[in-house]
Amino acid sequence: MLPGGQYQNFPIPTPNSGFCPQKIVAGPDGNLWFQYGLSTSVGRLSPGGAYAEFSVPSGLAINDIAAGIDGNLWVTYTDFVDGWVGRVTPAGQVTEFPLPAGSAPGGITAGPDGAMWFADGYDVGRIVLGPFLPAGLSVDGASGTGTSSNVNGVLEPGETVLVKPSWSNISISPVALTGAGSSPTGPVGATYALPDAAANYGSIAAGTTADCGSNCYTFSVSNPATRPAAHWDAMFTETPGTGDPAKTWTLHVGKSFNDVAPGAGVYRFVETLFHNGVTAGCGSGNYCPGNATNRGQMAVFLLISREGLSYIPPDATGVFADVPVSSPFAKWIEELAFRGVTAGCGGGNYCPNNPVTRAQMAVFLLTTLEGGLYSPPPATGVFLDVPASNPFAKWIEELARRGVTAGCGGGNYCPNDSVTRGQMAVFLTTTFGLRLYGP
Ligand SMILES: [Ca+2]
Ligand SMILES: [Ca+2]
Repeated sequence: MLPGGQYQNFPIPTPNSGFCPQKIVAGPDGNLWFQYGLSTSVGRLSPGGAYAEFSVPSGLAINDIAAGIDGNLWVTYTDFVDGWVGRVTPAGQVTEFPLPAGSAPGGITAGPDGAMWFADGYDVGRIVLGPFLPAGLSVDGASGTGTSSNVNGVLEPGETVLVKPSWSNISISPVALTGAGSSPTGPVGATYALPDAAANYGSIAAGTTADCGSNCYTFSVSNPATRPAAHWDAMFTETPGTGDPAKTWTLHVGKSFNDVAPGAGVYRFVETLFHNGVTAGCGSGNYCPGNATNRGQMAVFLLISREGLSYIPPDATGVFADVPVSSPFAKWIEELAFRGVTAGCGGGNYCPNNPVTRAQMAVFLLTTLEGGLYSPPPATGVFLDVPASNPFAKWIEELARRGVTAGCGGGNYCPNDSVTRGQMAVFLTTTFGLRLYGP
């Protein structure tokens, strides 16, 4: 049911289990997760309808599922002789924890102490999580011993860069952390290495996050004549010395577009948009940063930024007179209208081919992020060319308050200018908090 009381139906494809979903929980990853009755499968459904299913290796039936504060899902299961608790990462990797003989684990929940508690026959069991969770990643943000790079916050082909992960201690005591790097890899056609494969975080206080300070990793990638992939990600594995699960860090390799050089002001934003699958560029290895963005394209950009790469809206039904159901943009535009982000351009039309103005962009961004009922505080008159009486003023000023834009220079915002694709990269990346590197 929606806030207005409207019912929507999401059929769940069940390719493997053939069983009915029973319990449903909100996952830490923003998806819905299901336990299936009499099955060893769990299901994952995105709010946009993308479905996947994962199985635990042992047992005959999963009894319960719950979200952990470690960002994973936890399940209990048995074969009616032995019992297990399983950890399922949002990507579907399963680790199982066998319980003592005769266990029959049932209901599971995250306790007030952050541990996972579960009913187990006449007993109660507890699994303490952590202590460490991967929290963040800085790549080429500083120079270090043995590095050779332009220190622009992005790994480019041919560079050896400082790689600085950070981890959170979710336990109630300080714990010392070291990390061991291994398996530098990436698509065939380039070489990858970890010249410095050891990190030391020192002691991390309870409930805090820290990076590896002065003892981090260095990573290098070669500069082949041909990129092994248009969207090129390298990676390496970091294994914490504490026994916490290893983390595979993904290292996007930049210089993706011929027409956006690593020194350009919008460079890191464009790379971030590309890495998140929001756009593939304009063809022939270019991004066309100076081109205008039209309202049809904008609908796709907004919703993928908000919902992620796998998002697909429901089929179009024909809401706007100038956007037939056959238009590839129709379902995206209609989803924006359904969410209250836009009512079109008047007269029952949406004007999909019109360029998006900077004023419209402010409303699009904030309502897509916050929902159709959102309204910013009243305007005070921040920009010379956007008086407080302008209906767009409060939206534009809220965008400035959030640090998304500082205007177009000289104290102005240029509300009637078209949004270029370069500017769009900055707007989307900043508004939706898109990451180039991180967990
Ligand atoms: Ca760099
Ligand atoms: Ca080191």
